Amino acid sequence: MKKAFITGITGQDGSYLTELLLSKGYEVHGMIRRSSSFNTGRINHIYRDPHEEDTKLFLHYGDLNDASSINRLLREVRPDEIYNLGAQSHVRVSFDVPEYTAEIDALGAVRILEGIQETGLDTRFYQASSSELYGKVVETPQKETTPFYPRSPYACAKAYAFYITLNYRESYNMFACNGILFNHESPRRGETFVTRKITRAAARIKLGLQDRLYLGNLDAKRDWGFAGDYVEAMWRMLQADTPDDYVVATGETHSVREFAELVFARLGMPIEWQGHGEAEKGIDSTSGKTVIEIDPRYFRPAEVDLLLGDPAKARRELGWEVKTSFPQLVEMMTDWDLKLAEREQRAKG
Ligand code: NDP
Ligand code: GDR
Repeated sequence: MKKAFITGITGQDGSYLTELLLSKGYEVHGMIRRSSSFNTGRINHIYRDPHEEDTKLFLHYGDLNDASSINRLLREVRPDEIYNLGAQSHVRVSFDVPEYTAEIDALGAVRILEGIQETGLDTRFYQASSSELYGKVVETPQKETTPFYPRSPYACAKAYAFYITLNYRESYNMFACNGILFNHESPRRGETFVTRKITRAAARIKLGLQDRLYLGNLDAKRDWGFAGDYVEAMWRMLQADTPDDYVVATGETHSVREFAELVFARLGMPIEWQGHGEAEKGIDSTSGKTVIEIDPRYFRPAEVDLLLGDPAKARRELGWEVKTSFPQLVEMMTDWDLKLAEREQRAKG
């Protein structure tokens, strides 16, 4: 039985990856952070109390800023595969906490790589690299050979993690891979990322639980896929004959505005777009349409305008394919958030 060790197991990708690995018969060990409230909501449905039943999923306290906890877990678990998914993953927030973001997203990776070296483990390593590395548009579609141009503290930290992963592969012949994943979403996406923010707000507005939605840059374009499809690519990278770096994307791009239009259309709600402060100027809606207002608070000091990936290498060398289309993703997320909003409404009585 293979053993996997996952950082970021409580996140969106960690939960889908855990499901995938358990379905393949792996024993899965996840590192979780101490938190004052429960942070295991995304994996509760697969977690079994080890006191009560046989389980193949084990959770351990640790932190990417604590090398001693990482080294101890590597020694105890001795994993065959490590997936480093843990991160301060919010691009906008990285401008507010740049040093912390570097501490976790950049140095966290080298702490694990060095831990592997020190313990002499023969383990395969996956680094969660990001399309944010491409940042300012140099060429499209973006592929493995496209130069990086990071545009945020988050992307700068991920650039370090990308290169240190490559460096340990070349220096120590380590089986270490970078998955350069473009945006991927799901009903488990964090509520402050734009897709989930939109689907959640649209559903809540429909049921009268919220009255409007504030967004930032509507013209940003992203290559959005489904997280459940993307964790399959992570696993395939670590099953290959040789370690390498791969772009994982759909090859389609859509704007934030387009995403919102599809979501509201699915719920049968016409949109009225308002610029910043227009409501206060008395141009408020009397049209019965849902108001989406621009709030510059959500603009970024430097924006990534256009992401569009070319997944040809992953398709060719890993046999990886996109299974979920963009409209299917929108439907899946919207329908899920409508169910949650209905539950919230019932709970309110
Ligand atoms: P999430 O934000 O949903 O999950 C992040 C995970 O990292 C959570 O489990 C979080 O724990 C954990 N974490 C945060 N800080 C620390 C820390 N100091 N020590 C240990 N763990 C920590 O991210 P996703 O699942 O969406 O993304 C997974 C990875 O892939 C991230 O590295 C992200 O940067 C990267 N990525 C994501 C893409 C996407 O579109 N989703 C695209 C490309 C890359 P807690 O639950 O306690 O907060
Ligand atoms: P991103 O995702 O920055 O691409 O990073 P996010 O959903 O936060 O933003 C996508 C685009 O939408 C614009 N936008 C808004 N974004 C947020 N969060 N909130 C808003 O109100 C809003 N309005 C417009 C943004 O400006 C941006 O252009 C995600 C994360 O998962 C990273 O960890 C990952 O590496 C990359 O995707 C690939």
